[in-house]
Amino acid sequence: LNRKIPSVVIYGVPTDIGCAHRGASMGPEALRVAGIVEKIARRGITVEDAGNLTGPHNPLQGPVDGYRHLQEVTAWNRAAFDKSTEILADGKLPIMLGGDHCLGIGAIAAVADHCRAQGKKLRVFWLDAHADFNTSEASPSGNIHGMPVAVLCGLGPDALVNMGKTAPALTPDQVRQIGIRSVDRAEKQLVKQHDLDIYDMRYIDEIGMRRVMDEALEGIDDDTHIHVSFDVDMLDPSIAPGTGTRVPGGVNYREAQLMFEMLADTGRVGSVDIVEVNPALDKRNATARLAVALMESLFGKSTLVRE
Ligand code: Z70
Ligand code: MN
Ligand code: MN
Ligand code: MN
Repeated sequence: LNRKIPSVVIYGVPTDIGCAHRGASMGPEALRVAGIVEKIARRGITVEDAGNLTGPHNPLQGPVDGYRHLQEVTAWNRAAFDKSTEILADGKLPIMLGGDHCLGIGAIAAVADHCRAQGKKLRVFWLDAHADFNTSEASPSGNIHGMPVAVLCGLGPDALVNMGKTAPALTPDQVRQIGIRSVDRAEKQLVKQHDLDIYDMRYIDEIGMRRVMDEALEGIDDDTHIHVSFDVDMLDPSIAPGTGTRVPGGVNYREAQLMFEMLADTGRVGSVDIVEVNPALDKRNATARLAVALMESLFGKSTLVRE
């Protein structure tokens, strides 16, 4: 394994359209201020910053038929889908800077289409405190950032489910969820019904992050494209306070570093999302800075001293 990393293209999607609270729209700039472009480039990788996408403003309305801002969410995801599709077609590695996690729908639908066209296997690492597997019936909030995994697996409104060329974009067996500790009651039934592979905090505590990652990476080979969808609320709020839905008992610094180093070791990471950074809730940009440090690990920076 361990191949050369392709050129990276970073783009921002400055919206909080899928959440209840404002502020994730400032995530892309916070990540740039934390040095995401320069620090990945320092790894010897060619990095281009393609700037930000544009889309509808946040009308701050309540849910309609179980979805908040469905039309606007669709527009933003279509833009992300198009941008990721373009970057992948150029043979490059897209890093989407969210924005909230509803944007995983467009970004990952593009990756799924790309993998199908290339005859590659796809595995999605969904790093999050939440399973994001709600449907409109199951969701307590109507917030679409709580629904992207379900949508990608075919459960949700047509406009989102049919984002890419093939629907559903994913089957549940392609997904590995790590760091999970907040799943709604009806959502829990859904994840069981669809047999999602969830490495929750209890399991991480019991067997340790090294074995969790060994299990989650099992079966990755030269023909596998790894997509990393990183919701920063996976991290413990004590080290990552700048996010809209803080859940205590999260992944610590060393566990997170090991996760990203082990993903890097595969040499198979082909696309990345960093979502739910909310600078309005952060302390001196700590959350963006930590996310950038973890991207350095993901792109090959190692804490190994002894071979
Ligand atoms: C809850 C819901 C969620 C992120 C919150 C929360 C979902 N399960 N996801 N913050 N990133 O409203 O569906
Ligand atoms: Mn949010
Ligand atoms: Mn999420
Ligand atoms: Mn989350």
